[in-house]
Order: sequence, then C-alpha cells, then structure tokens
Amino acid sequence: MYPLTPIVTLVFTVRPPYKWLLLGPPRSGTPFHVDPLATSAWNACLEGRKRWALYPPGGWDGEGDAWLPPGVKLTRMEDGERSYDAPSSYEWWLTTYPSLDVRERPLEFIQEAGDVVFVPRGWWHTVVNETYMVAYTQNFTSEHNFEDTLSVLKTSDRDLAEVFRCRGTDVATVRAPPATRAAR
Ligand SMILES: O=C(O)CCC(=O)C(=O)O
Repeated sequence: MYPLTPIVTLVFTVRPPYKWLLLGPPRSGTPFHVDPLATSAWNACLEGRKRWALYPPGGWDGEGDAWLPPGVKLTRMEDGERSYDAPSSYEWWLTTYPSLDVRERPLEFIQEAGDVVFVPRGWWHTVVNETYMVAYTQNFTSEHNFEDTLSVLKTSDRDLAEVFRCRGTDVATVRAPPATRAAR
C-alpha cells in the first residue's frame, strides 16, 4: 500500500478549509460537484447509510473538461466565472437517474457505517443520505496530484501556490524510497 503524504495539511498558515464533519437527515445530501483545487478526498461514514454516484473526469466518452454529468448545467457568473448548477442529490436520483440510458449511468454504490470512500481528484460525485447520517471527510493533495493542485493555485492564489510549492518540494525530498513502500 502506498502512503499518501498529506501535503495540504503541511501548509499551516494559509490553508483553505479542508475537513468537515457531515450530519444529515434522510434525503439530505451533496449535489454533483468536483472537489476544489484538484484535491482528492476520503470520506468515513460513522453512522447511517449514504448512496453515491460518481463520474470520472471527462465522463465516459473522454470528451474533456466541458463534459458535465447528466442534469448538471454550466452557468456563467456576472464576472465571467464559470459555475455549475446541479439539482439537490435527492432530486437528481428521483428525476434524472431514472431517465438515464444504461451507458450513461454513474459508478454507484452504498456506503454504510464503518466504510471509507476514496474520491480521486477530478471525479464528479453526488451523495444522498438514505438514513440519518454522520460522516467525517478530509480533502488532501499527495505526491500524486501535487502538480495539478499547484497549477490550479497558480491561477487562483499565487501566495498560497508559492507556500505550497516550497512545502511540497520539502515533502518530495523526504518521501520513502520505493523498497520501503512496497514492504508496507
Ligand atoms: O458525504 C457527502 O455528503 C459528500 C461530501 C462531499 O462530497 C465533499 O465533501 O466533497
């Protein structure tokens, strides 16, 4: 197993929010989105049951960044910024999902208490809670998506990009050699 060095957690001073305790009743949830700053995430369900749908970056056809999950629309803010308009997760499962062709269906599964889900960088995901639910989630950048996060930060927050680049380089120089990793 490869250790995932949590580089984001080393940026103490200017770190954006990256960890959340989630609590919700049945039918609550999180609409379709991609996690910010090219981060990946892990999500541990402590209580209850959650239904997930995921699409890989670019969708199944590899159509590139412009691809959006069915039911999600691109909107433009007044300043020209792009934003995504997604229905609530409950509404998506109720109205969009049943209309999907079998080839358009997402990767889907149930997460129960004790299960930990890994969401890779760039994957669209939505979650509806089927019961009362408590979960804990953290976003992170490891050596695997370091360059992607750095590239997003360079356009959105140059100061943070500089701190991140310096700290990330430190981590890259002290990470375990391949032989040690394989033994874990
Ligand atoms: O458990 C959930 O509702 C999903 C949380 C999530 O997608 C996120 O924090 O990015």
